[in-house]
Amino acid sequence: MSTPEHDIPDDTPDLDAMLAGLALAKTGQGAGQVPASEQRCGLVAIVGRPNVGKSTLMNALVGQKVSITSKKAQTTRHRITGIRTDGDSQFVFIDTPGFQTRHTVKGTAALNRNLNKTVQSTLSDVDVVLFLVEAGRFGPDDAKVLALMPKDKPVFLVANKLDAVKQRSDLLPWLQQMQTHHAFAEFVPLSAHKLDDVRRLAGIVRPYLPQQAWWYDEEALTDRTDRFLASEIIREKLFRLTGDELPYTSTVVIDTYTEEPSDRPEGRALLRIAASIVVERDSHKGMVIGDKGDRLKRIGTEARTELERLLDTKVFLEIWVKVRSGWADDEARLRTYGYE
Ligand SMILES: Nc1nc2c(ncn2[C@@H]2O[C@H](COP(=O)(O)OP(=O)(O)OP(=O)(O)O)[C@@H](O)[C@H]2O)c(=O)[nH]1
Ligand SMILES: [Mg+2]
Repeated sequence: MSTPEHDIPDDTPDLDAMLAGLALAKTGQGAGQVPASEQRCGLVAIVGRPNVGKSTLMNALVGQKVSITSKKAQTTRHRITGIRTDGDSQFVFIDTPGFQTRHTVKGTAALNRNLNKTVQSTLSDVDVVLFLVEAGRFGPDDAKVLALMPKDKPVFLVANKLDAVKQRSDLLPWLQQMQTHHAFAEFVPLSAHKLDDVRRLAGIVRPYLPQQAWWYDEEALTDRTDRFLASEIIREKLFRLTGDELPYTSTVVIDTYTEEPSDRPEGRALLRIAASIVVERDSHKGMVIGDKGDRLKRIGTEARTELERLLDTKVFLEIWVKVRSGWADDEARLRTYGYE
């Protein structure tokens, strides 16, 4: 069942060390130390074509993984909020699905429409937009996303993956060229993998946040539930461990989710999760399960290990694979699978 494509490792890093460092790097004023009258708070949308690093950047800004990432396009399928509270400011970032301009895989038209609607509705009520591109590149896919930008809101050009640019000197003419495409409020070339760059970006966004009381607790990191995170982490492992076409036509549904308190005072709670990976065809089911069940086992082990770390609890995870033809082109089915 294994093809060479399946054996190419997805080297997308989880940035654990960097994120831990970032959390420490915040100025760390304690709760209640900033009077509500001096607080800043605002919505910051992160948009761009698929795979430019939107979710990687949001996780780095938040200081913890709240949105999944992979080398494959269309990893993010939901509007996901990530919160950074630093000094007097609360940044409420919204990670969005990469805007789809091509009809990629047959039978996913409804899913693609749903992803694009999510991006468009997000733009209507934010304070700042971070428009992400890959540094030095601006193609037709980027231009189509740029055309959606609101005219009355500050839009930053964030040129990500700066570490991958060989000739930095080529970047200046490119940036000048970019000025002709939109009246950007700021230009920020950076690498989402670099702690200092991410901190600098937060500093540039800060004055654009309106002065108003924070909406979330100082400790809050996302508006999503642990149950949602569990389904997303399983989907991430599916994306990272299977071949090219499969992820686009598959999804993950949590069937049962129960928390059992520990009977020992110092012991950790136990989380029991039963989940289904939903695929289009019988042949896809075989690809997920893999030779002698190897691939499914690895998806399960990697998801469980990461959830135990993120939720600081013991996890018992059971995953089934189900075939449901046509789910990605069926609006009603999409809703029952959690695509809002
Ligand atoms: N070299 C380099 N790679 C990066 C950087 N930021 C993100 N990446 C990689 O780019 C790939 C895509 O990252 P994601 O964060 O999943 O991209 P996305 O824009 O959220 O993608 P979609 O959700 O599919 O639209 C991953 O393999 C990341 O590790 C960066 O600054 N430098
Ligand atoms: Mg993403």
